[in-house]
Amino acid sequence: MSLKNLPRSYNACTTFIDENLHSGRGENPAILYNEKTLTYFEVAELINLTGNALLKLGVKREQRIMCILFDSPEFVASFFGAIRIGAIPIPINTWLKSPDFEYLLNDSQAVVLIICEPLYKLIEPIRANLKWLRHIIVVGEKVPQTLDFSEWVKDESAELAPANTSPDDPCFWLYSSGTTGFPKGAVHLQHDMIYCAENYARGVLNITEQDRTFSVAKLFFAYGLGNSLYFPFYVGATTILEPNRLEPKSIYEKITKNKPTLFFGVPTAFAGLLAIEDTSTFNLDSVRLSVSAGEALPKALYDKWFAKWDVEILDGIGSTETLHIFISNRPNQVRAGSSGKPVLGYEARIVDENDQDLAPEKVGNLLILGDSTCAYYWNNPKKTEETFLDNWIRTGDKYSVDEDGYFWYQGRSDDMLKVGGIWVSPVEIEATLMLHPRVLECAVVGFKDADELVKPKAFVVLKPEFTGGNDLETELKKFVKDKIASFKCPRIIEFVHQLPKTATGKVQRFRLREGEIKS
Ligand code: 3UK
Repeated sequence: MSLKNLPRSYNACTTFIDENLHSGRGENPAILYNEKTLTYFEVAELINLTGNALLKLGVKREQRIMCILFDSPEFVASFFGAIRIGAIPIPINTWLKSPDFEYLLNDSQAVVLIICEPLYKLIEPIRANLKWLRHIIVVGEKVPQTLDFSEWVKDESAELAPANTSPDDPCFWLYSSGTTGFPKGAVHLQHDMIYCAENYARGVLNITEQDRTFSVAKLFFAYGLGNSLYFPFYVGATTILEPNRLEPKSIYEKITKNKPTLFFGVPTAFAGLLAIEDTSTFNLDSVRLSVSAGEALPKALYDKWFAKWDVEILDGIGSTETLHIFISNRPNQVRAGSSGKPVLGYEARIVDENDQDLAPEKVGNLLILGDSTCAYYWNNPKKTEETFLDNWIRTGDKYSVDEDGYFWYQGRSDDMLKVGGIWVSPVEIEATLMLHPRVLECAVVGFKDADELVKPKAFVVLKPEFTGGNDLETELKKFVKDKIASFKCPRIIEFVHQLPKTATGKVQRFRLREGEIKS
């Protein structure tokens, strides 16, 4: 797709909302949520009410609106309502803890927070530390000293012209985690979503108005945002939104009941689904394609799924920075275990440490060029300079390409782990374990489970007066879960007498990964 066709004045909301109304799809079911259906007309109205309510609070263009919301119509209304007035919505991971939210609210300088009621209790204790935040809007039960979402929008006008933004104006941000330090705000522009919708959703998935999407990855992930929102809305299709995190059995039930045609999972979800033996009450006939991303899909999982359900899984790699999938398998051309080939609109290079191109089959660093890549990291020139090279982005992934042009994932070039498709920093887990009074030293690495999927494992050296055991392992896990998001908790803790180190005292993680160290 060429971005040259976009008008000089372009607001992304028009592509995903107004376009549906103008082309006679206003009565199409847009959102299926808790057994209720909202049409495109109804969604458009809720977006306009929300945009007008934001304007009434005095929100100006480019000001940030933080959204800590479960998948719901209110998420959709907040996201596109903000974009419509030229403000910047920032969807945030709902599984984080108070200190994370405090950092994100202050770093982004968000002036409005829209949050679902069950999570408000995590904001209450940090409220005094939020330097920029002026208004809190709560979705769900009423909370004193906050605005109630439904009342807040109730009397607003349902008419709202989109702000006169340009294709290259900022549109929304997504935070991305790094090995050390704090998450970085990736600034996405007005033209980024249409680029992914056209090149990947239409180009690879051939999405149409008849499709119904269901994604295990929530809307606050870049992956889920495309799957469950701007892909279906690009063509007037239906999204099935689910506020809760579902167990594998409930995922099967949901598919059986709501009949999606496109099912988006992550490898851990496919492994969980395949671990259920009795699936006699489930029916996946509606699903024409499944998609996997977030971490590499092992060939064995692909084969098992295909044998069981007769549906292909298209593994593809995407990132928060590029917004969605840029290398993907294609229907009827899957090479299981590989990430497939570059999506139209993206170029890929595999280079050595000096950015020189490598010959086929050689393992090197993956660079990507494509027009959906974020413009920069908010307020972080150093990370921006390290990550972006002219218009190319360094993905931080090691890849090789085979003689037929298929790309094969070979690991990360940093220590970051992808667990259940979600970033986990070993450094953050280590720093948390170090706060425990019995821990002297520790190191966290990834280990592969029975499905070949990476999970965090901690090697812990205790202070000399203590000994390890199952009770302490349980206690340390609870300690970590109390302090940081529970998906970051190590699945295994091994107590060791010492950690392997270099002459300069740096922990040699590769030796721990290889399992050389015995307690
Ligand atoms: C890894 C993969 C191997 C890889 C994402 C689809 O995962 C997404 O975004 P994140 O920013 O992470 C990006 C990193 O995750 N990765 C993702 N997919 C694969 N590795 N095979 C894969 N199929 O390290 C990449 O750099 O959380 C996925 C769409 C949008 C996304 N943001």
